[in-house]
Amino acid sequence: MAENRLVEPVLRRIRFKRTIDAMRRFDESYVPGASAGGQEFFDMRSAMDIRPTAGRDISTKALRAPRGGVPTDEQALSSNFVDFDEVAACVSGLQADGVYVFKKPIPSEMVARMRESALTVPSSARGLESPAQPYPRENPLVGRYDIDENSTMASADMQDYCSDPALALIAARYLGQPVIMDQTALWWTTTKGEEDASMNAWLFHQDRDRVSFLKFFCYLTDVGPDNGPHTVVRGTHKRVPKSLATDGRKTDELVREAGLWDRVIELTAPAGTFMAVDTLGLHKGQPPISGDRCVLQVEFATSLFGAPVDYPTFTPSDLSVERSRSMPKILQRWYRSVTPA
Ligand SMILES: O=C(O)CCC(=O)C(=O)O
Repeated sequence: MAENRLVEPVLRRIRFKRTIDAMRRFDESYVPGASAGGQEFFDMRSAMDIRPTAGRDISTKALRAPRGGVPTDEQALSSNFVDFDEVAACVSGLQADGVYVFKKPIPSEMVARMRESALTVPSSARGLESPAQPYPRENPLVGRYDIDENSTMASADMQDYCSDPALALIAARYLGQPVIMDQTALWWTTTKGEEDASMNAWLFHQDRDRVSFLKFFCYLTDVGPDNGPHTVVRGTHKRVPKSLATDGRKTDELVREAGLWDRVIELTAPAGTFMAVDTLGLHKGQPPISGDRCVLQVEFATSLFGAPVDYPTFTPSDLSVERSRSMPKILQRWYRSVTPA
């Protein structure tokens, strides 16, 4: 044990350096369709034990010619969701607290269409081997149902949200580097499966999806205190006590013992509310006590290095085609669905 305490910090430093080299090699040789996982991913996760922002430092050091893009102000002004004036406010909010809730929710007709799509497309019951089927809202069997990216993108409204230029601009400004829309997720959480708290992300954790990334969550159902609100520990995107710094799930007890309970924020809000969250900070979902909750998430990262990459196939809306062509670097994962102009 004592030996580990001495050796681990040294190993983490070695993995930090190795991750910079591996990331540089990946980005220099990357072609669309490529993926990265395995050992680089392990090294990266371990290096991020040093401090939450270690990944950002790796990204800055590794990327000589970033593969992502930065939307112009004019592109960001065309957002269907974000008022341009909020871009700067969101970046400052993230810097200070690690979380920012946008002032104006997504229009209710649009949210209703998105929710309907999330009820219609196939979903996978987390922890069961059963074939994907539409979320069984009346009789859920497990705590979480995940919808894959191809099915998420069946909704033109979700395509719109996930390719939003203002969200991409916020991510690029906050991360300080050009970005790629690297992942989307759509899921339902239910009152079942409290025993699967770890698998359902109902215990505090820090994301280490890639080295440098930012997530935007949107509620597609009303989320009150009983519906499993997304929950964050304000400020832990910058610093976490040593007792919580390692990769993996952390109990409420540990967060309390670290003296952080007064910084815990439960994000209750009506359907259509969306928020930027730096999930390098401690966060979790909560198991719903009643009803259920549907969340759509989009992530922007500085590189596709470090974890497997999906290249979704779907029928693009006219807006998606236009955006893919005007922001080809940011939306490069869509290349199988949108042919270049
Ligand atoms: O469901 C939530 O609110 C959080 C989910 C999460 O943190 C995760 O999937 O890693």
